[in-house]
Amino acid sequence: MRAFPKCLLLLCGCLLGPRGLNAAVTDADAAALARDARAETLSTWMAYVKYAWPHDELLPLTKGHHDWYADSLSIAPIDAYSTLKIMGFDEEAKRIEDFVVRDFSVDKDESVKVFEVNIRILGGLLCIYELTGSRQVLDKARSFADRLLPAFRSPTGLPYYFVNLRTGATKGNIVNVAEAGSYLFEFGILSYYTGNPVYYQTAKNADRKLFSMRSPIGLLGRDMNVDTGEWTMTQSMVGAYADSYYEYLYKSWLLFHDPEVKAMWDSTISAIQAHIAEPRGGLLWYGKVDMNTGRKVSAEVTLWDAFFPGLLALSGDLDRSRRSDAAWDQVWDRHGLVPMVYDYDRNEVVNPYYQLNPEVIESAFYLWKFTGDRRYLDQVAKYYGDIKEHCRTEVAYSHIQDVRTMKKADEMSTFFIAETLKYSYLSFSKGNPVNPTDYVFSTEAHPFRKADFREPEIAGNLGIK
Ligand code: DMJ
Repeated sequence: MRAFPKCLLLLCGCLLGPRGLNAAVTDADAAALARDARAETLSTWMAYVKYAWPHDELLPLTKGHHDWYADSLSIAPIDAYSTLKIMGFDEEAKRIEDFVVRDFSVDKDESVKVFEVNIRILGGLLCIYELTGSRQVLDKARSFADRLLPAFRSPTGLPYYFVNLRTGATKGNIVNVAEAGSYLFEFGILSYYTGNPVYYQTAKNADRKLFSMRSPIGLLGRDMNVDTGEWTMTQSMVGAYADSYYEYLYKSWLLFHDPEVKAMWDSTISAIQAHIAEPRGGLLWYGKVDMNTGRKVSAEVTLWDAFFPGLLALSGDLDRSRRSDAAWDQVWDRHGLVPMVYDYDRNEVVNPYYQLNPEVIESAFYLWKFTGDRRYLDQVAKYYGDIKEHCRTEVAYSHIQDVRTMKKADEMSTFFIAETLKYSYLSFSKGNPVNPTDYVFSTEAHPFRKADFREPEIAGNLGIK
């Protein structure tokens, strides 16, 4: 393992003491890191409140704000809620809950990205309901989802890229696998809470269609036309462009126990292991292959792909998870952050941008929680320390334009609080009740407690036969 970053040594200085640069993180260090992650979350949140409330995103260098569309959707607070609540910032969380109930309007004449608002807004609202039981928040979630449903009224049942929240008008008939098939989880949870199967059935219909489009060797491509159901890009991969489709097959099975979804997962993961997995020394890579032949077409992987070891760990495949995680850890060690696109054959950065993404931390979090092997806690400490060292601004955290120069960019994605800080904190915080055995985390890291989803209501409310 590479040396701990400087700021981490300062933080744990008295705790790491003479054990030096490569010392492992002790329980006392982890407790100090948990306090630090909590404090960093609060100061970042307060900067958002001061400079950007209630807009979609904080600009962390110029201390301004940015909205995705003409009228703000308040994505940051809705996405941040579960992290603040888990960390015990009840006052800040309550402010968001009250805002959602009183001021958040879903009736906007705006064409929104169906995929993005599903995972950040619908998922965020559902988690506020999960953690508060507020029926008014659930009403907002239902009303928001009702405005997404027209997106699925295509000839194939696959969703269009954009839907207008007020008029239901759709546009954009080319979507990738993640954009087509990542609704099962949020829509299933909404069906469970409301007793209306339409949401889950709409999402499952899209997943069924996608599954039926697999090649003779069982792989999906990348992009498709939702009007015709034809592939427009036939490269197959596990990460960016496809990731949360695979993730939601398994996570939805964990929460809802739908055998049809489990069958789709089983078939898909075997095809991935047979045709995409590429062992290399002790490491395991998942590159890009042709969906029809399985022939490798590229060794370019993206920072989003680094979620896959976490999914493997969750599904019980610890051996592959460890080897795939080790591959990503090497990339991190080489750059001190992870570049957006990386070629593992040439060991070269293809796109050097870093967006404060959580995936490398997320995977180490799952491995730490499921194996108890402290090397994964050390990894999270290293990642957290590097992010603090390179991405910290005067008031918050920023994207990095180039991981080779560490030049900052004036952006802070909402998943930084929703995911990156949450997974860091939960890794450091020993015995936290929010753990991956008892909770299932959405792709945006919103946690839902398994015990809250009970048979026979699941089958009835979701319409599972
Ligand atoms: C998150 O918004 C979600 O995890 C999504 O599924 C893909 N990755 C980003 C963060 O990198």
